[in-house]
Amino acid sequence: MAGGFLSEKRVLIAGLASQRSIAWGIACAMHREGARLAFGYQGEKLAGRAQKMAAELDSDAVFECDVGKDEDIERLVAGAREALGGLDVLVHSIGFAPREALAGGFTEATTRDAWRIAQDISAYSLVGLARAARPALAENGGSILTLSYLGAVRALPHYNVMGPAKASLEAAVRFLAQDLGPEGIRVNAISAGPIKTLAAAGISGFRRMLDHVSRTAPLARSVSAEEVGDAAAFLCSDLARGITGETLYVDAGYHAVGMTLPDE
Ligand code: NAD
Ligand code: 0WE
Repeated sequence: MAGGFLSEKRVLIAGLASQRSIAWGIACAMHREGARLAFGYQGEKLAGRAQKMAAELDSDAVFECDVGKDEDIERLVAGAREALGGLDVLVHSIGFAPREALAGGFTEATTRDAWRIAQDISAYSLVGLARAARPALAENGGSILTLSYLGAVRALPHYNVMGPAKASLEAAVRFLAQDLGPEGIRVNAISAGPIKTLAAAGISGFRRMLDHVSRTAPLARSVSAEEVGDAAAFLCSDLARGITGETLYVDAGYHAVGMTLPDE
């Protein structure tokens, strides 16, 4: 859409796994607003599906990238930059901890190895991608967006080691915003409410968490990847040119509530 509020913006989205991915909701919204897209995905097996999804949004710029590897990060950013002829926006929609660490109580489940992996893949990877993309983003002023969750700032059942990893991610957003602001690069996070994606599949009690949110949140419902996508498109656009270092909640208001009473 030529007249969209992201018209001709060159966007790299890392973290596309399926049509349920928050990354896909963001890609659809940004495409609708006129952006040109490139994608990063993890694992050879996903290549075909990623190419097919990208093609639906008029993109053939699709690159394999395990953010646990420095050389993959470099290759992804270089590939996207070359395919798009520059880069204006970087979206980081990646999180991972070993599955065993996301069940049971925090104290017993949180091993040194789970901590290291969660911090590396979920938080450090934003800094690594930002460093690789910095020269391209600084050319015309750019923006970086990542995805967080309420576990960064509140204790929650089973989210466990991902809580400290998201706390670290949100702190990294503030430090990156300060460091890159003078180059005209903005850095923000969206803290999304629970959404049934692959990363939520098999999490015991996830259905009950969604039901709890629908009963408790001010909007009395959960949120969709499309709603996160619309907020993401705004935050990465010039409409949000005064916003950096921020974590924006897209959670139907759940984070704002301290107590609710069950219906009588
Ligand atoms: P998803 O499974 O669709 O996306 C997660 C992505 O992380 C996948 O594409 C996966 O390939 C990628 N990933 C994991 N390890 C990687 C690695 N080593 N290298 C490269 N990529 C890797 O699930 P999602 O829910 O769309 O998650 C996207 C982001 O949104 C994550 O940061 C997640 O923490 C966050 N988030 C999700 C929810 C939710 O309820 N679904 C809520 C708030 C925030
Ligand atoms: O950030 C997330 C997903 C985090 C996640 C999920 C998995 C499942 C598969 C990180 N690593 C893995 N590793 C796997 O092997 N969310 C916000 C979604 C989510 O995950 C939860 C939640 C919610 C909400 C885990 C426990 C409790 C709640």
